Amino acid sequence: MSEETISNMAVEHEYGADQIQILEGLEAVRKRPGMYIGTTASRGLHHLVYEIVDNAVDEALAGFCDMIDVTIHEGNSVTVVDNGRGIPVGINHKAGIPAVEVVFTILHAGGKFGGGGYKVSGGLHGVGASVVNALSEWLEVKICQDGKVYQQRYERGHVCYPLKEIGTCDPDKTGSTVTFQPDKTIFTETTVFDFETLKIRLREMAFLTKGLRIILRDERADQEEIGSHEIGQINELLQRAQADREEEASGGEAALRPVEEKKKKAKYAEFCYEGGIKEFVAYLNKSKTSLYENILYFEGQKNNVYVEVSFQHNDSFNESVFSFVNNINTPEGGTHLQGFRNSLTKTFNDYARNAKLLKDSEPNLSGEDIREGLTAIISVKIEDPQFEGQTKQKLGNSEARGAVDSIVSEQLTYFLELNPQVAKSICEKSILAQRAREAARKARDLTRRKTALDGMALPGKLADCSDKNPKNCEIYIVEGDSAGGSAKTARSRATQAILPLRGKILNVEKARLDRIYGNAEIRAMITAFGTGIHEDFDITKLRYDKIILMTDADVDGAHISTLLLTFIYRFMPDLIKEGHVYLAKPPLYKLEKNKKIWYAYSDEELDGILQEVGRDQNNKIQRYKGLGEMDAEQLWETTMDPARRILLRVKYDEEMESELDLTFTTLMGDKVEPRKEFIEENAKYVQNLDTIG
Ligand code: TTJ
Repeated sequence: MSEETISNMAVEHEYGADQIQILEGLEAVRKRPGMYIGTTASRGLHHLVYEIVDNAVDEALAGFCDMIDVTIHEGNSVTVVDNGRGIPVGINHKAGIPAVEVVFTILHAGGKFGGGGYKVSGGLHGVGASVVNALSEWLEVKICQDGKVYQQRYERGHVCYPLKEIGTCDPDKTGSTVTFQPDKTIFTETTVFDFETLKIRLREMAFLTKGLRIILRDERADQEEIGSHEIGQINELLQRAQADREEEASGGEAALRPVEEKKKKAKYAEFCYEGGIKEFVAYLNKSKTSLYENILYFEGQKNNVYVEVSFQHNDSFNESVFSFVNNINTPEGGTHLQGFRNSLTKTFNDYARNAKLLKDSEPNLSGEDIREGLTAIISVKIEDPQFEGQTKQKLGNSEARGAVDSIVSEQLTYFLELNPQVAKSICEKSILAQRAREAARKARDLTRRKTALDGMALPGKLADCSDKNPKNCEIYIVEGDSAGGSAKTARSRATQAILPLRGKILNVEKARLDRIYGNAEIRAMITAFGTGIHEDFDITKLRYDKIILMTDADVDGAHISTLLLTFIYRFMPDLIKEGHVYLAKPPLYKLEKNKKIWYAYSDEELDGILQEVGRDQNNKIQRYKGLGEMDAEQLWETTMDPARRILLRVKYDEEMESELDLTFTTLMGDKVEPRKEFIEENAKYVQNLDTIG
């Protein structure tokens, strides 16, 4: 044997040994994918894309890439292309294989192996491209670098062949292309990507990385979507309800449009925001009336924390503040959010005192007062983010608190001095909020003492259940006194409570706290649920495991449901997050034939039944317009009997909170134009949400 062969063998041997170790690593990912991507349901599937995109975003943050192109192919493989420097192809000395292979085959390999450049975006808790590779049937990477094109392919994490040169390219052209096919044996629930879901997250990515162009394409042929029977994404529920309303208001013409036309789905989206998070704030506020023209934007670096903050007030009463760490949403906030809140409270109180907008005799404005109607984005980039809390979504690094606080305090103080009109309008709104809060507190204390919000005295209209274990109990919120009456007769007394509400409930998007507290229907719900609201909210006090909204299966009923959902979302969002909120599904038709009865919950279902029993003259078909048309027995059989009813559990993706906020404010707020646009844009997507089982 020549020496060369021996050394080759040695290398091969070593390479093989490394491979075994590497594969063990990736095998662990395949064995327990949940540990690495949280879930193998739809959400985990979409995370694969975000993880690959995150790598390209890192290259953009390093200043070497300004375009990322994502394509969903037929069969649900996905390609991500960037125009960065290209993943390094040189041999990594520690591992003895090309760096690109390390990136895709060694667990936890980030910037450390990748050849310098620190990784800031977090992806799947920062675990990287190798996890995506491990969970893909196959993955191919192509790199353009120094006039050459390199390629490697993996199958379920296994290297198919060593990195090879497959051609040449323009030496000025550099970049990475990754295509992967999610593994059906891992993602058993679904391997179908949702264009809208990817679009929302990629738009957010683009907002958070100013100047970066992100493109999303969908090459798949249109497919019939299968609606979920158990879960209703709030966005879609709201959009659908509102679209139906507008349709009816416009004389029902929209309903005459061919279904095909409505089902046409978007295939292309492109995002690029030179203004970054400043444009994010503009986007979130577009359907609101802003309090002043400026969108404030502050930027700086301190304690190794890069800070960007942008905000603008609107005339609503809600706080819409979203925080991010390394481009990842932190729904539970953390130190960066604390720093922001501190600086805002301190700076505005100082200003208001100095400018004599707040008299010496008056108390300080609270943080809440200043944040009434505030839309804000806080985005920090930090090298080693520590996440805390139950869901590991809360930033813990204390240096982030100080960094955000000092950067915002300094630049905001300066801004207020230069823009006294803006300062004045914010202070005045805050002072009004302070007074309303004081009035609300009095109203609440009063009700606490009289009818008691603390759960002692329940609302008079509530027909409570007898079982005292909340786990067994459910409450039906029923539209109208007459349906409420049937429900009370129909119910199973031990476990089902009924709370009838009269007519339309207050739109909390348009009302201040004092008015909301003054509303009898809302007070009744707060009292019945038992949890309290906002910071007083305590889920352990929840008196029912299921809160079921039961409204007519018509346009008005859907509207009442959305008003109720808006209230719950704004005041007790955890009820939805924890899966306690449901929509009841009354039937649309009753069919009688030869003394047998069928109920149909949709037109399609009625069709199916007719196919089965035959379309005879003597079929008796009754169309239910409202709950009131059913007697107690029918209501029980169709809508309330746990063994036979259909419930739709309401849920939302926490990752998409800012988008959900926008949906609520657009649909429930009072600007007409953005709502129309929104509905027209979304009408084609909401059609498919089949709430019926
Ligand atoms: C690392 O530092 C040296 C120059 O190249 C840097 C790098 O890794 N750049 C890079 C990685 N650009 N693009 C990627 C990348 C792109 C995709 C689509 C997927 C992955 C895993 C990495």
